[in-house]
Amino acid sequence: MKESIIIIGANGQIGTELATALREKFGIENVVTSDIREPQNLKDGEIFETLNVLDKSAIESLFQKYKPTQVYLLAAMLSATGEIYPQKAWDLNMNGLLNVLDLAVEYKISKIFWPSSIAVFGPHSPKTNTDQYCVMDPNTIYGISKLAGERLVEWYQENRGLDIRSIRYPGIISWKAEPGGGTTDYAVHIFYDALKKGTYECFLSEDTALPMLYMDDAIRGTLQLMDAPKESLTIRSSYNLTGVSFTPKELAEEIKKILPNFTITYSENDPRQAIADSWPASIEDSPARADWNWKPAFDLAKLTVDMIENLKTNKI
Ligand code: AKB
Repeated sequence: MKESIIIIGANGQIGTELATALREKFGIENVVTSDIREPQNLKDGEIFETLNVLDKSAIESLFQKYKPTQVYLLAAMLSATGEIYPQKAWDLNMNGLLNVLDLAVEYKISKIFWPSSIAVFGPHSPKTNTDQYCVMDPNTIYGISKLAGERLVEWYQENRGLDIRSIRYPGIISWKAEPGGGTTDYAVHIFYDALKKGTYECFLSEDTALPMLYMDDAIRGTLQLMDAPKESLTIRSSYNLTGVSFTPKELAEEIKKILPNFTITYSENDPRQAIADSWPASIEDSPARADWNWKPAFDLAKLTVDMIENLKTNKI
């Protein structure tokens, strides 16, 4: 069957690269990107529509126009910004999701992708090798909205017949588009500052370990999950997924192997520290490995080399 794909919130860190991958896979004419912000550069043949995910009738018009078979809903407010604008974060993250799910039922969309996050875990979740199923008491608006979203996603599958696929993304490290408003963003900013200034002031303490994933792995994993036969999926809320866990200090040491003069300092009293402290240091992702053969390809050393090479040649 010919696929027709709409990505909502396509101009962010993940959407930018997912759009490229989906265009390569399904053809440029079969992928529509949409976002509330205009894209920086649109290549020949790429289709873009301005869209506010809170405007349900605008989403409906897009569904009528393009008759999508797959929808990727990436529009969301992340953890750090969500604590500054809790009402807006809740509204965007929950009502954006509900709008898409309701219309997906009405327009019989075959498959939906919606990302959850490690933010669904909280201070009473196990800190290391955090299991798919465990105590979950998120204490950020973002995390609460993602956990509520997971419950909704499962409900819509059981009660409305949708096929929704989801991953609990850890921090995503990439060089093409910068992240914004997250707690894991330091792990991208550090590379920019290492190359531009030779030094970085980290907003998390040196020993704050967090689960991370390189973008190449994130995209590959997402496409793999979307391709997996429905019968093989044992988790219909959202899959734990991880690549590698490290602290700012460990990342800085790895960067120093390539840029020996790089230095790092640590700021104190940043509100993002409390968010990071409430999240797992590492994640257990065996259901993803068993159900759809998930296996990350990038460890800390490999992603550090790749980030520096690509930022040097393509960006900075
Ligand atoms: C954030 O830091 O808010 C995100 C996430 C882990 O979902 N990168």
